[in-house]
Amino acid sequence: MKGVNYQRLNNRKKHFCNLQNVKLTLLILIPSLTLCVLFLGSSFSFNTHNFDPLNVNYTLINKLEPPLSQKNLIFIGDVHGSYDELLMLINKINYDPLKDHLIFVGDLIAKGPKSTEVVQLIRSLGASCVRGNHDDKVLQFKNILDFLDSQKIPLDEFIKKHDISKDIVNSEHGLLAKELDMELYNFLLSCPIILDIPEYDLYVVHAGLLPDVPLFEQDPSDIMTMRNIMKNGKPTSQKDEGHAWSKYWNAAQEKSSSPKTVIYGHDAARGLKIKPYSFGLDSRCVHGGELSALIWNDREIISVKCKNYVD
Ligand SMILES: [Mn+2]
Repeated sequence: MKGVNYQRLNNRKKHFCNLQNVKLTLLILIPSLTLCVLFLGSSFSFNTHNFDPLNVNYTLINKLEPPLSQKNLIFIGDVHGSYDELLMLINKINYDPLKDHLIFVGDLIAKGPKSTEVVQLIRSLGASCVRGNHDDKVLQFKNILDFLDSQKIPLDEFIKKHDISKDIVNSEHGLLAKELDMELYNFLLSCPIILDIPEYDLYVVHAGLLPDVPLFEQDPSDIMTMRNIMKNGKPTSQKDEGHAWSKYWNAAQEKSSSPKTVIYGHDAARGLKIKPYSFGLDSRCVHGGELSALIWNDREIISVKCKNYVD
């Protein structure tokens, strides 16, 4: 009887050992399989369902460093496709590619007549830039068109699914997106939201910055659109709510031990706006105003008259 019992015990032990092996194998297999499925699933869905073509890539901050930052820096306001005026301005400032470096405050395109020519010229001059709200709209549209093209999805189907107005296809930004070739698209895409120039404690943005929020925590869309800061401390693109963001920025820098100056555009209504720690360069060129350049070393403004392309 004992022998039988022992045998049973041994069998049970064997059985137990086998069970442990199976459990161990499962313990290793299940997580690995789950990981595999998750990985395959995510790479699959990235190409199809989860990919959000409405979210175009951006670089939040780029640094302008030597030797470029040691050149004579010249900042230029919102061009908005005013190609002829840009050529005139480049001529008027006696631009010398060996000595000068041009930096654009965004909104290179839209509204004016020759957007693609402007991007082509700025790219060929090796200039720096930041992204404006109009540049961003066109980049988003181009991103959608390329995505649909690569996935063979008809535009109509996409518009329906995402509840986008059909007008956008034939909007100015939609048409510009179709005009942009990959080279120009990639150039516009490379313009960061913030250009940091440590050499002079300068930030270049299209619209504005909040004085009390670290750069990495600020919303790129606000940086490209803000005009004012409201009573609750939030930024707004509205002209009649709160006060100019630059007012708060300057007040904060005056108290700071390491003040920073912002060079920006976007606010055509306020026009050329020079304060100790902020330089607003949108002088309404595309509305028949002027296109302005700021020669940083001399703090000198040079402008040319523009045709009215919009009103
Ligand atoms: Mn703008």
